[in-house]
Amino acid sequence: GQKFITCGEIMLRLTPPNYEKLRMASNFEASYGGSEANIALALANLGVDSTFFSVVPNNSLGKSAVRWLRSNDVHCTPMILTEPNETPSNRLGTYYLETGYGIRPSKVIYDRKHSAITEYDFSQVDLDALLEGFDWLHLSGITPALAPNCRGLIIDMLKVAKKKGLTVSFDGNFRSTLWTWDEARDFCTECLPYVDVLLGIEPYHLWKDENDHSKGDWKDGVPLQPSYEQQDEIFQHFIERYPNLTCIARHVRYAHSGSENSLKAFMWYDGHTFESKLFTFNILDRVGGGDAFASGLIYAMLHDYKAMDMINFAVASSAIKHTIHGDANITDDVSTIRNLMNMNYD
Ligand code: KDG
Repeated sequence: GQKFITCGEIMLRLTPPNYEKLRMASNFEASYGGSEANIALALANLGVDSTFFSVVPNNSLGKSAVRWLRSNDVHCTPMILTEPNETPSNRLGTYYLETGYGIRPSKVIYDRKHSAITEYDFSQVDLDALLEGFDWLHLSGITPALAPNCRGLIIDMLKVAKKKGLTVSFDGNFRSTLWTWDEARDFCTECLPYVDVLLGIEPYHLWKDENDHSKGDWKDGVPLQPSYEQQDEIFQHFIERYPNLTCIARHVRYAHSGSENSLKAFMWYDGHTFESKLFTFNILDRVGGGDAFASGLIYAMLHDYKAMDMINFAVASSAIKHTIHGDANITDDVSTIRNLMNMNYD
């Protein structure tokens, strides 16, 4: 089988039970999250040989995070466990999630500044050796938003991965609480020449015209979705500019009344635009939906699914995640997603 590796921050997630608001909580459920870790976990649960690289403190919190990954069959051999002299604050990033209910949206509070990964000197890491033997590298726009050392690590990993011939997927994953859109856009644009599969960022908003003016529609400094009619033009523009891009995919969630939502996705692949089925479901925990979409797409590509099956598997994977507690798409096996993907909703 093919070997997958990803790198990012894993955090302790603290959630009040039973949809309670943070201000009311007297208990927190502890779990672990982080976009790239979620993907490593989802793929391992589907039977892919999956590895997660990160930096965590060598204390009970860091070790528990590693144990959670290992208990889900994620390989953590390259994991760096740091002592206080290596990363002065030596802490595990934490985030608080107030789970939304129906019309009440979820709320996230990060407590992740100066976490171990943001203070580690990555020049000590031999990336060539780290990526040896892997077929696929996945990275996201969250890690480079954390600190300059992480930004350097991500761009270096991309370059080494390309040189070694790995397939590279990149999820833009814009987090407005970590950096500005301008910073995110410039960084993502720098990454594009090394990326095969682009996810989670609207290419339209990376697009600057000849006069260096950004395209795309904006509201309050955050990019808005382009119309469906614009998709083809957008994809064409990017494929011409970055011939290395073999797949661009984005998924869109439509909120209905209460907690009912629908998902569908658009994908540019092999010269064509594909539109997935529409999946409708009730939300139990929406965190990690985008990661489940990414892991579904990566799984389908690793297993040579046909284009329509790729995109439907990815959306079905995201839909089922919305019904599962926690950040990661912990499914029992591939048939869970395949059965859903083959159901007729339209
Ligand atoms: O995609 C889910 C992530 O948002 C969650 O796991 C936390 O990684 C996280 C982040 O930085 O927001």
